[in-house]
Amino acid sequence: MSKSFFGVIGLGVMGKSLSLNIAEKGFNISVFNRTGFGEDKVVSDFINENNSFKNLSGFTDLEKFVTSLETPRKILIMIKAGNAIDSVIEQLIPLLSEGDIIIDGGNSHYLDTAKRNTLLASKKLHYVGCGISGGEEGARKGPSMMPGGHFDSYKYIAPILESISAKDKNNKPCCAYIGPEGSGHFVKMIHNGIEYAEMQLLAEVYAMLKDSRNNYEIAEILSHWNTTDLSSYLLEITIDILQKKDGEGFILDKILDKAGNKGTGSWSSKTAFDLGAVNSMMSSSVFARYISSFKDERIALSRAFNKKTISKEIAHVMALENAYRFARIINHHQGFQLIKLASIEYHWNLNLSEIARIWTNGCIIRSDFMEKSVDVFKQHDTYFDDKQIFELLKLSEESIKESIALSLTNRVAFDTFWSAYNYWISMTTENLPANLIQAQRDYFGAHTYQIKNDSLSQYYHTNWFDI
Ligand code: NBP
Repeated sequence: MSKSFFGVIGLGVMGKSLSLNIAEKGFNISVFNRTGFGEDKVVSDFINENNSFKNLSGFTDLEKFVTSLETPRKILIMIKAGNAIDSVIEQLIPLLSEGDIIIDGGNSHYLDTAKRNTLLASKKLHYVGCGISGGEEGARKGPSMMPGGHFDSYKYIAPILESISAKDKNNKPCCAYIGPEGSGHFVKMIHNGIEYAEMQLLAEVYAMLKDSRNNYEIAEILSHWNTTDLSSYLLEITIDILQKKDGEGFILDKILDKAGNKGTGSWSSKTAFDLGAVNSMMSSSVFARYISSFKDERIALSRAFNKKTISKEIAHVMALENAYRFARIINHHQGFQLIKLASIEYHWNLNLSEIARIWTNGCIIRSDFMEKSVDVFKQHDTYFDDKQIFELLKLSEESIKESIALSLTNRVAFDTFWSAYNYWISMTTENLPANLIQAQRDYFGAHTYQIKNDSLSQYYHTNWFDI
């Protein structure tokens, strides 16, 4: 058989789906999975189950896998992020030749990707850190892809990545060169951070509605929202989830309320701290998952608290809809601001409009608002500079206040909405109480402070102990 154009290492959920997607597009492809971990038949089973693809070859010997590839070799690693990636790279290096390209398609941390980039460049090998979103179905039918690294490296793999990716409304690939170093994985990490907050907002909407409505009624409300500018993939799947029955009951009602996570949300939050950016909504949604995981403590404390809930007020749906619209804009704003700050800090020169465009299809946060964002970022580098969006936020104030007030009355945790509103209040307030913080810092630590309207922007210190 002729040599393969492309290789995939790791036949987990994503590796299998991407390999089939690649094979379907007509590329000759070799796949490899490790053996000896109770997974010895992964490769043979995969090849047998997909024997209709004659352009698919399976390997359990890494050297034979590498030899099966035409040069320059293009190898996608699709395995668990972390040390496993370093270990696979170490095994690959002696088998590769100058100019070969390794692509890490997993959710690696962008700083790890930057280090691997430098290491492989020193060995004259290309390295591309490529964020991939869309889950199993996206990988199979067309994901959104965020490749970062040297542009020269991207050129070799652009035809295949752009062919297997989702397509936007103009039939352009939802795959574009993001920027150097770990920028592709950075952008994917922030995608996931936005996703965390989008999911939590929907969970909080559900919490607000579920005391007074059944799942079908909530699905009906959300279905209406989905016919408006609020339409999104996550809203769509939430409507499906709400209505899914298992025998007599709803599956949703049987699911234990402990949310898991794989770390990209907390990485986004930590990164915001490191860059001096604000991502209070992503952080709130990460904390909401953590709080949910303390189920035993929550059971014990709710019993100790034992406060019979006062009669609940019915949520005003229109206000909640406007509040949800408001909070989603702030969430996207915080996410894109984080990308913008990283771009400045690392000199990545990222294109926000292009990032929004490759998120309009194939990925989990695709939505009508993402479509709108493509145009917003062609003209501005923040949503707040878009007059129409700014007016909409202003007009939504009463609704978000009403929804927050109701969350207090009904004792519903509504933290992500609160974070959105608090951010908005602070950002639209000329004088914050940070003057007191500065005075306190100067009092105990002589950290100095600046004076209002001082054209020289000098720093002053007061001897606070002088009476
Ligand atoms: P899975 O858990 O389904 O598969 C993991 C793969 O990694 C398996 O092939 C496994 O081999 C292999 N592997 C492991 Br674990 N440790 C290894 C090691 N030390 N050396 C070699 N291979 C090793 O993961 P997945 O859901 O396919 O995700 C793969 C990557 O894609 C992850 O970084 C994930 O975060 C990312 N991602 C996942 C999704 C999603 O929706 N699932 C979406 C976007 C990105 P084995 O078969 O022998 O255990």
